[in-house]
Amino acid sequence: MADRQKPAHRPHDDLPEGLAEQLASDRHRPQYHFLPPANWMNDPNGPIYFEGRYHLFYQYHPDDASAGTKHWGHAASEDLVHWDDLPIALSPTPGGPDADGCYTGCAVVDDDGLPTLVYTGVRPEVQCLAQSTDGMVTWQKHPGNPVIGEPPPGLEVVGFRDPCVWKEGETWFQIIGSGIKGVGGAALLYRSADLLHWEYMRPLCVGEEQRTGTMWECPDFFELGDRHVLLVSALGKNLYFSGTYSDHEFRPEVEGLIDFGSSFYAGKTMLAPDGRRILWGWLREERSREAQIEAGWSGAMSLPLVLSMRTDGTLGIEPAAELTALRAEHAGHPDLVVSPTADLVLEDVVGDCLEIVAEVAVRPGAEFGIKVRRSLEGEEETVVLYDSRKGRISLDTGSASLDPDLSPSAQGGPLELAEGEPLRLRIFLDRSIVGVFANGRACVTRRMYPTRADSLGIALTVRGASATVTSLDACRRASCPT
Ligand code: DQQ
Repeated sequence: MADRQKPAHRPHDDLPEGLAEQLASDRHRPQYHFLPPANWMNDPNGPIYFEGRYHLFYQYHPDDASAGTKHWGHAASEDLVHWDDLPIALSPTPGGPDADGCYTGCAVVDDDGLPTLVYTGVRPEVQCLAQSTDGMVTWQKHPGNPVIGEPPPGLEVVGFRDPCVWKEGETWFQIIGSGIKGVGGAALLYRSADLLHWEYMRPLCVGEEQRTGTMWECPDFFELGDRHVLLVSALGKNLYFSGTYSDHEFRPEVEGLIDFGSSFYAGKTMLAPDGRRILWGWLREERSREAQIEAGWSGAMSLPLVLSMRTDGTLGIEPAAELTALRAEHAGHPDLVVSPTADLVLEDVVGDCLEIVAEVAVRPGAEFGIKVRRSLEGEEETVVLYDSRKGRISLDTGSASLDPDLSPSAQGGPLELAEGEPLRLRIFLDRSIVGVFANGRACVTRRMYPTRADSLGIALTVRGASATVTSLDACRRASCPT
């Protein structure tokens, strides 16, 4: 391997003058979701567990908070909660196949035990390799890059990027995110004996343009329970397909959305040492480009989420158990009855970095909601709503902020509760992030930017019939700055 990468480390104490103070006093900057020290971040890249640590890479623009030329930022953690910022792993090489950006990809450990990054260089979109011989501190790009220099001949493609690599027996496989013109998004399957020489096989899966988009970004493919799962990012959402995989053919049977909100994108998974399949996603901003640049940072990483396969082929999704480490003081409320006549304000639960765990008996036909980041008179509030008639969980940012430049909306998706099954909510507030996890099988994540200093309250609300909150526990979450 040649072309040793110069570590371009930009820790907090190396930020432009005044930026560290500006970020520290920013009311919207998340405190316990993973973030780079400053500037622009988008997709998670190559998450991997290696020699006792979880490594997380991410699309990074080190100069400012605009979506400029992409590098790979890098951080590592022993517990998925506390992260060490590491030197930038990949920077574009002038004159090289990644001169215009090191785009999304994955990490594997090669046959000699060396950590290996497989990523897309642009423009044109080609696939490249880099390895580390010093335990993932510095990375050397392969002198033969690109290892895949063009899309398969004879295929008219829309995009050719974001490789996902895995091994079966002695053979390496790779899918590349693409689309077949006039047909739809596609994951193109390759095989190799050495990670360097790749032979195109066939599309692993092809979608339908109208329904699942023209181009599939960031494909991720893995075994989960008794099925296989293909994640793709398209139409602004993170879609999944679950189905059977045999003879190198994937037959999708069930499809769904990872997260019902439009902030979560470009999901990528890794295997934890205990076998859990952990998902990361980019939480996009929902405010203007100008506001992001002025803030000096943009984008946050989702919490680490554990995926599971349910018997019907849909995915289960829950925040990783490790996250309880940041729970601080808490207030408990057993047996609250909420009536349609007035919202119930929880006077002792106040804050913008909270975790709320609630179990609620919602009567058939009724709606139950938790208002978060609510100002004293309700001028600003974001509403987590379960509608039992529609069997739907949603997050409404319609009144989240008095800032006229924002475009608020309600976003949600299906959550059918079985007869007698309580609504089980876990809500994470982290400044401008609100993440709702319901009954282990639905999630909605949004960004919100309240303007008022008093938008810190919580209230319970119902429509149609009263509801009993059999338990509600809210705790402050300690900050965990990176
Ligand atoms: N972002 C990357 C691409 C990918 C897109 C570039 C998805 O590789 O397709 O930053 O957000």
